[in-house]
Amino acid sequence: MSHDQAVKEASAKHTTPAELVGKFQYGTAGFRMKANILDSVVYRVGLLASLRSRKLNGQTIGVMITASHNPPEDNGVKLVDPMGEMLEASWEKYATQLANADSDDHLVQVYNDLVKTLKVNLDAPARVIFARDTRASGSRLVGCLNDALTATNAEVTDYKILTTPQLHYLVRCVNTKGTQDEYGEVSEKGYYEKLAAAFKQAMEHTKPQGHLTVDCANGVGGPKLRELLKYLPSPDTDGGLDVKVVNDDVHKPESLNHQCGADFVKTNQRAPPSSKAGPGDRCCSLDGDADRIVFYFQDEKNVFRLLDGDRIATLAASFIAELARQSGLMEKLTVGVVQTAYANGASTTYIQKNLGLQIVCTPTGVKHLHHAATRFDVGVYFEANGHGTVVFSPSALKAIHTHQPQSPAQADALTTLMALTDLINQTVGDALSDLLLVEVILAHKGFSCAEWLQTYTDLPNRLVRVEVADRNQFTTVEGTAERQLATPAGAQKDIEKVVAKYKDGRSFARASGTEDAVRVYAEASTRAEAEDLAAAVAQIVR
Ligand code: NG1
Ligand code: ZN
Repeated sequence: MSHDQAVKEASAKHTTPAELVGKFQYGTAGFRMKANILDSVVYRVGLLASLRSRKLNGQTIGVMITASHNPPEDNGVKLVDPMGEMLEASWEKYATQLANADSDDHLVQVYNDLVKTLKVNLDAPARVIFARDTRASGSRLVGCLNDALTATNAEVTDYKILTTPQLHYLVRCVNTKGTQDEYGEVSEKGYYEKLAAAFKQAMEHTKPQGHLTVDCANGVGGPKLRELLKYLPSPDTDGGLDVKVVNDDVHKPESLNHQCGADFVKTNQRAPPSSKAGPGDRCCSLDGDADRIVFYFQDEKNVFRLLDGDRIATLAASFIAELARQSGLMEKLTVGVVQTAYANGASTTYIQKNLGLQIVCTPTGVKHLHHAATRFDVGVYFEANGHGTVVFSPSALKAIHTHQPQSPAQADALTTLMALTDLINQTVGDALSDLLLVEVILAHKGFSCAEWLQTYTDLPNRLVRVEVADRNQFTTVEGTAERQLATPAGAQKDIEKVVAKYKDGRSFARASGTEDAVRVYAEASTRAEAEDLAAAVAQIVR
């Protein structure tokens, strides 16, 4: 059977509901929607995975089937590029084109057009690895994906159930195997071993205080965390972590992300209702595919306190800068932090004034942050929602690994810094890796959650979602990281006039990339003023 024929015949098994044609769009999170309408989309993403691998001369591409923090009935699919990064932005439109083809014949035509325009050599090998989260629809969607990979003669490895960052890790490992930049052993076990060895090294002279309760959103993070714990020192030994795993039921699909998980905690600004933690107890929540994490605790007055992505970023940046200084590497390593406009202004001031580090502000969306972070020697980035990581440039890694410490104190700091380069997942935000990172830092600093929170005081802020007739009317000025509106005409001037009336006032409006709405963010010196300012700006955009 010819290639075209195989693609067409398999496509016939996965038809697109006519009313959906033209509506699919590959966005920040790939494709994400109700699982029952995803079959054809996953099939077509499989076709693109093969094309991308062939275009890159047989480098391995990853496909992850997950809908992260979305409800259990949703699912999604996204591609992972060879170094474990998200799919190159210029290819997102090809995914969209394939998904929206309105018949099997049309699909074959779009596919062949891509082969031609992208100059893909169909004789090159295609290599694809894939995994899924714990959703009930996952195995059916894997079937759709496999049909595409079979039709296009790809070499495949099914890694079954994994967290999203584990798949990113594996993709990078496969593609760097046998090279100078070998990232790790190409197996799930290799992932745990790498993290565990790095954790042990980083905790050599210290131990964690108290215990940590981890809410796993009833998703894939639960079983994977339990697995990881088997590789870590036990709580009774030095450096051992005392972890209580909760919300790790993956056998009741309807419980996924329900009243628990990082998104629930961040959005509702409260602990999962099932939480039994007492005052001061250190808690954290993962999201449904374990690429986000937020920490929290109840203070002595039983008030819920969130330690979100901004807090993880400041904690990590301060620790890494400290280690760079202590090891005598400060001149060789520029540590920078990447934030979005939603980062609390107090965190920005703290990073610049107290830590003396550089900051870059990018548009919303992890791909922008990640990209900007790679321009620093050590780039720390986290979205407020808890997705983030730290990336070390090749020259930073070289400096760290070749540095000759001049004293035992320098040697200790250097060892810890070296351990962090392995502990931190360099490919993408990883809740399990970030969890260990935070535990290492808190142990080294001897910080409780309350002390972590005290490093600076957040400015009161308010985020509101405003329904508008057409969000596409709201565009931002290039280069302002979405902090200034270009259109509608006059809106930005009006916003600035209102903002000027508030002490420490800051506000901006932008169209959401994931919902049909405009988001208004406001900060001011008091809670009431922040609310007031947000309402006034919402009135302008409405
Ligand atoms: P949008 O809808 O574009 O504001 C939201 C989050 C982002 C990011 C994406 C993708 C806010 C204000 N925005 O983007 O941080 O996580 O979803 O999930 O939280
Ligand atoms: Zn996620």
